[in-house]
Amino acid sequence: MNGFDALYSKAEERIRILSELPSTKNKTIEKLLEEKGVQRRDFMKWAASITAMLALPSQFTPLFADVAKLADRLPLIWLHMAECTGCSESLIRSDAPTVDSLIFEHISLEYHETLMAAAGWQAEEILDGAMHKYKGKYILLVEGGVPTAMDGQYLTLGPQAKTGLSVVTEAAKDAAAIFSIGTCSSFGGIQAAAPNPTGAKGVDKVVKQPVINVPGCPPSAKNIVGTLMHFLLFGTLPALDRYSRPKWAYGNRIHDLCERRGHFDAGEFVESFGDEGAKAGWCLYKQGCKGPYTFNNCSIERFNQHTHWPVGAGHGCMGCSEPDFWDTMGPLEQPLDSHLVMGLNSTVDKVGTTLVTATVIGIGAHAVASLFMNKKEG
Ligand code: FSX
Ligand code: SF4
Ligand code: F3S
Repeated sequence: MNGFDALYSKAEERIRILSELPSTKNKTIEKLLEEKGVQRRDFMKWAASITAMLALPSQFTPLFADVAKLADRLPLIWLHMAECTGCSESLIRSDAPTVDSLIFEHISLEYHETLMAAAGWQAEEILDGAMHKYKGKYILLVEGGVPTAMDGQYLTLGPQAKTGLSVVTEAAKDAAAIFSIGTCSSFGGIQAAAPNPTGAKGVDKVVKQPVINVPGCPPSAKNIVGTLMHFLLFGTLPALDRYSRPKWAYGNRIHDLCERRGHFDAGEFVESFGDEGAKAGWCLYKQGCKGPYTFNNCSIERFNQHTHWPVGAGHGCMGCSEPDFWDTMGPLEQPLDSHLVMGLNSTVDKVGTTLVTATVIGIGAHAVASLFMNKKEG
């Protein structure tokens, strides 16, 4: 398997350890799938798709199938901070159950405010109980930015009016791993847009422990479940990029995997929504597509049961998986100001005259993205 042998053995060992832990469900995943009309063949296809998405050899497919069955051994606490719950919706809302949503149902979800029946004191007790019972073993998923101004008083939770800031820092202390689900918990999100009155921040800015960011407003179900499956099977963190995003999901630029890219290179742009170019599926750059500056796998993994994605549906990418996109990528339906992108707009106007120009744009877009990110870092 060319260097994957050690990883394979590690995964087998992990499956052995997980299988010795007690099940938290009274129903196996096989039973759940059967009840929802999902065939074993579809389940194996799902395992193969996770394997491919994580860029692993096909020999890992049966291991992902096995570990998914053991997902009920993984205690999971999901906290909501300042957000719209679109991240949870991305995972659980579909007109028919997907294998991703069923796996999530099978996971030992100890606490999730919008899914559980409990409220008030009872909910608070469940959270405290889960943190105590599974100390050092639970996965903490956080959705939403953390307001930090006025000691976090802009967001309070439960009957004791604890601040979100105190709840998340407390829960982080004894977590086995922490995942920020969505752009809000990864980078602050819309709450953190200037002038950010609540002092909203990403989780990694308020806790001391390492955090994996799974941004997107919202992220796709595949990126959420893939991140969980990776941790479940290997018990370690995946390779991360400069913004702590898993490289397997955020390693490629939207622009480089876009089905409209040929039109960009040919200088064929939608000039206004609904025009002939729009009907023909031409490039949305002039309608404000931020695909050249955004890293995500949306065109491959897609949303809504993997049927579609923003650019496929006819709107430009808004850069929703990048830090501070509300401030830096706007206006959302116009190209970035030319002073920000080193003349890319004027270069785009010249595209189509020669293919050589198109190549220059390809390089230009790359330079722009680098410049853009350096600007953010500075
Ligand atoms: Fe944020 Fe998630 Fe955007 Fe909403 O809650 S990433 S506002 S889709 O849902 O956190
Ligand atoms: Fe696709 Fe947007 Fe790039 Fe055009 S600018 S090719 S629509 S990602
Ligand atoms: Fe977001 Fe752009 Fe994908 S807007 S969902 S990163 S296409």
